[in-house]
Amino acid sequence: MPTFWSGTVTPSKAHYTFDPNSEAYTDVLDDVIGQNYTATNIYDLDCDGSIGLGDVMIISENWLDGSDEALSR
Ligand SMILES: [Ca+2]
Repeated sequence: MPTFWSGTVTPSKAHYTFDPNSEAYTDVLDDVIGQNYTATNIYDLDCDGSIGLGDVMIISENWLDGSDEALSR
């Protein structure tokens, strides 16, 4: 990143949603990317901050229909 940098950051990571979806920066002096974003794993279904057995159980109970599509993505 150049010392002075302006632009719009749109974070993305598979299976995560971000709040905000993007944010504009002007004359960025330091590496601030990421500090203002809240990343939420869309598979953290019981919202305990991690992917664990509870989430897998919810997936298996609600979305698995005989294929493994829900878990393979
Ligand atoms: Ca969880």
